[in-house]
Amino acid sequence: MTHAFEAQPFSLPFDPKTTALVMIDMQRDFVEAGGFGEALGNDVSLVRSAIEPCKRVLDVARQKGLMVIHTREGHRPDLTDCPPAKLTRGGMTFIGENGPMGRTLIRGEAGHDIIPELYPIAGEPVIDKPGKGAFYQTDLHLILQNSGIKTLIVCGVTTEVCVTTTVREANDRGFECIIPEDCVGSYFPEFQKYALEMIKAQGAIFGWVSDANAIISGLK
Ligand code: TIU
Repeated sequence: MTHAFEAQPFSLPFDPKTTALVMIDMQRDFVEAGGFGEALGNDVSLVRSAIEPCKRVLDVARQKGLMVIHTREGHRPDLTDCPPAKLTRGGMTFIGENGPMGRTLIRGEAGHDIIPELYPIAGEPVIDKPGKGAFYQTDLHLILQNSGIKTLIVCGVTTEVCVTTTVREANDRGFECIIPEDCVGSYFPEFQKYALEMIKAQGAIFGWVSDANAIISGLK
């Protein structure tokens, strides 16, 4: 194996043929005003810094022929796949309510879709997930397994919620995960800092942390 990503706590060897880029939930509902993220009381400008580095990594991954997978968090219009506890969390209901981008976090609505800057192209699987983790009640593992994927480059939002929930479970399922830190975003910078510390601590207990430039150099 001739390729390696410079990373912390040490470099990660990989084979581009068995490596996938996974873009977690880069949806209008999380990164644009008027969506779910803002309805929860968050400042979405904090996560928008991830868009440009994600775009650079996505462009190179496509050029190099890596498998690219996108995920979206959201629910059926009738909300039958949404746990009642998720609907009422915080004592208020936002999921399924009408907002400026349609019904919040509902499949098929404008806010649920991926932002134009990172929009999937033909051949890139889109995983619709009802939970925070991308494996829960989805066919992500099956798709990765059928394609012989071993290494995941994981980008997206938000770092301590859907990104690291996915990475922690991917690690248990036998995948080696690397997170470029400028390609993930959180409404809470402090949470992002410690979420990433936790991933790479104890000799990469869950995975590796790097940045967009190191991913791009590693792929070249
Ligand atoms: N609230 C929050 O930080 N995130 C989510 O609800 N979902 C994702 O992270 N995608």
